[in-house]
Amino acid sequence: MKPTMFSSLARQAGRLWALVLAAGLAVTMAGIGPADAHGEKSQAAFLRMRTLNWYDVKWSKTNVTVNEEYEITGKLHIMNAWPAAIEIPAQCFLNTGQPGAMAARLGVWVGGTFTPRSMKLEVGKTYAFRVLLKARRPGHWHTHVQLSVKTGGPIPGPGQYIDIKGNFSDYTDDVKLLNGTTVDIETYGISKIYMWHLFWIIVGGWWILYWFGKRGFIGRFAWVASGKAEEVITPQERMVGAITLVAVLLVVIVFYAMTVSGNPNTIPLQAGDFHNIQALENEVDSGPITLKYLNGTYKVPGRELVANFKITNNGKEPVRIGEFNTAGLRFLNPDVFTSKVEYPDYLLADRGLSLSDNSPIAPGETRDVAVSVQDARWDTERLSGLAYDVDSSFAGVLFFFSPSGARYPMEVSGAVIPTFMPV
Ligand SMILES: [Cu+2]
Repeated sequence: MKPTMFSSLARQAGRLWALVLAAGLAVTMAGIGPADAHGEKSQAAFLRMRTLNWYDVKWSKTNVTVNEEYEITGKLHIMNAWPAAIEIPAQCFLNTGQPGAMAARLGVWVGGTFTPRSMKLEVGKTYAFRVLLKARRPGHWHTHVQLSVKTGGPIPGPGQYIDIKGNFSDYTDDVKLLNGTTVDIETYGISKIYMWHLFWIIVGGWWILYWFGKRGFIGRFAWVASGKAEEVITPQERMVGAITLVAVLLVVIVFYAMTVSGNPNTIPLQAGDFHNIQALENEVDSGPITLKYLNGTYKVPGRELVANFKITNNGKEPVRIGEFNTAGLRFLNPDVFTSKVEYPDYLLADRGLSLSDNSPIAPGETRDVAVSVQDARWDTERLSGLAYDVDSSFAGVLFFFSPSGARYPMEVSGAVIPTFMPV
């Protein structure tokens, strides 16, 4: 069939449309600015409350200069309330959640073990962690510690702003190799990396342009799919394809062999999981307290969780509830925390916890206590979403304190009934 004026016009319009789409995509990609969001808020309330409980989290410094080291330390409790929707952390990885490579991670330790790779953590246990960082790119960066769980994704802990001063060009990252020499991995082999990227971009660009000039990929695909391969593929095109294939393979084989002979002693990237990570003793659920959750409500308009517990003190000292910690948020009882607490403000409700009876629970006493956790941060951190979950449940860790300074963290969780009317 001879091409009519209409079909040739349609082809021109199709080409123009493809060009506009490609240009549009390129422009939007160029327009992406640096992300400055708290990604943790976008995760469901039940996920953040019921998977991990981060506490005693400290950032050793918040003002550093380029090349300065700082660390994030704390404790990580793997909640018994772990939801069925997420796979348990049998394979997980402790990392930082930060806007790009603004710091180098020099090392990470969980339970005292150096864990640069994945590890197995157990539900119900509590682990100490430490992440050692080195300031790289100047700026004002929100930095979290986070645990990436296989199939579950990253679960961030509390975040803190780190201010990095100085010049990016001063940054170095010296690493001692097994052969005794030291290299700066910030710049090691960088010119080769640029050269190879540029080389393959040119080759790839030429390949795409060549076929665009031959009716494009989709047009040709349609011809081949409708059984007209012999009509559309010319002998010259077959020759170009074959030569390109051989040339690409040759380049890869020859330069790979040259690189290997230039670096005879290499070890592969290390893989495999760490097991038997040591958990902390005398942390969550180890104190002389027994606790039974009775029932609770969550008032959506009042941003208030009220949880009723039957609490028995089996210890020798009276105890008081001083804090409720969930999803990185800390709700404090101002009667117990009388001095200022160092913690990121957006996560600290320093008057957020109150009790139906604030007097200490005496040794041997069993008491019904209503714990009210009220603060606007339920909303700003989007934990009020628990009211809309298929199983409206809360979870977290309650901290009990004795006069001698002992602290007993206890995991609590349970279903709550949401109230939507102002009361
Ligand atoms: Cu953040």
